[in-house]
Amino acid sequence: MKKIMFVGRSECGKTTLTQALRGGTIHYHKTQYVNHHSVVIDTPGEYAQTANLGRALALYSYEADVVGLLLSTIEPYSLYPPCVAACANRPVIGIVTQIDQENGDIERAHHWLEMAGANPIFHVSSYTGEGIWQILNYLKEPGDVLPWETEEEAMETISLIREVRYDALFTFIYSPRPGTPAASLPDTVSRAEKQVWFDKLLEEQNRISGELHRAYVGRRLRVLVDGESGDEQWPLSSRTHGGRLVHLRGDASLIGQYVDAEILDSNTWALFGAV
Ligand SMILES: Nc1nc2c(ncn2[C@@H]2O[C@H](COP(=O)(O)OP(=O)(O)OP(=O)(O)O)[C@@H](O)[C@H]2O)c(=O)[nH]1
Ligand SMILES: [Mg+2]
Repeated sequence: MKKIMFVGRSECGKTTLTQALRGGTIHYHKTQYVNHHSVVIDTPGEYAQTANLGRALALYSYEADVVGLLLSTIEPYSLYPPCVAACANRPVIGIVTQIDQENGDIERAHHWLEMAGANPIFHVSSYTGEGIWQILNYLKEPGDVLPWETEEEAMETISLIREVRYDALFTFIYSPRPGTPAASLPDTVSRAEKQVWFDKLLEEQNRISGELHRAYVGRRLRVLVDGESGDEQWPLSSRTHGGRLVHLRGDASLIGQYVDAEILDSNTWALFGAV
């Protein structure tokens, strides 16, 4: 990742954005001195607000690959003189922070950063997560792996289910839910590719469920008959105390009762038995 130095007035949200980028818990901590995190240099607002301390920012910028000028949507004026970005010998980007603020003015903050010469300009909220991935994407260097799922990680899920050997999984391919932070993440994987990973996952789970279910055949299990199955051959449906679905031969008068069922057959998703 490129290392970025955050500059901006006190309370604009530098420390909070550092926490959001690192995926940590958000908690208020007044910055007292320059902090080096793995890829962020977090400076105190006073350095940008005080002429003498401002020179220190120039020095610290040499330790960064990029300078980020932050300006929140609720700031009443801009701290940055026009074209100030030209003074830095690093690329200077702009970050409009706190875009979730009800009384904030995103356009105004964007315009002030534009006048300062920052480019590109990102809009973020460390509270909702909006805009965070765009900054991470910008800081990404060749070889960096961002937290969005890769094929390798999808295969790790398969190796996990192989190890745990769940009885069954309730699985589906993720679809975006509007309004959630995840909905604004980039979709780096095609639908066809997701389907391939998903099918591999199900194939493995079905094999495990099949094995586990076959081991029940010949056993007697106490089940609660909870309704009709709609299947002529196995007209009742019931559950073991562990929630396994057992289709049963028997009379509808058993509905609502516990019975001992002999397990006669199985498939990947259910057991079949008779009272
Ligand atoms: N609503 C909202 N509040 C935020 C956001 N980011 C930060 N804040 C709040 O703004 C206040 C200041 O945040 P900090 O991240 O500490 O600000 P800073 O720029 O590091 O300030 P100094 O350390 O004093 O330079 C805190 O009360 C945060 O909770 C945001 O995205 N949305
Ligand atoms: Mg701070």
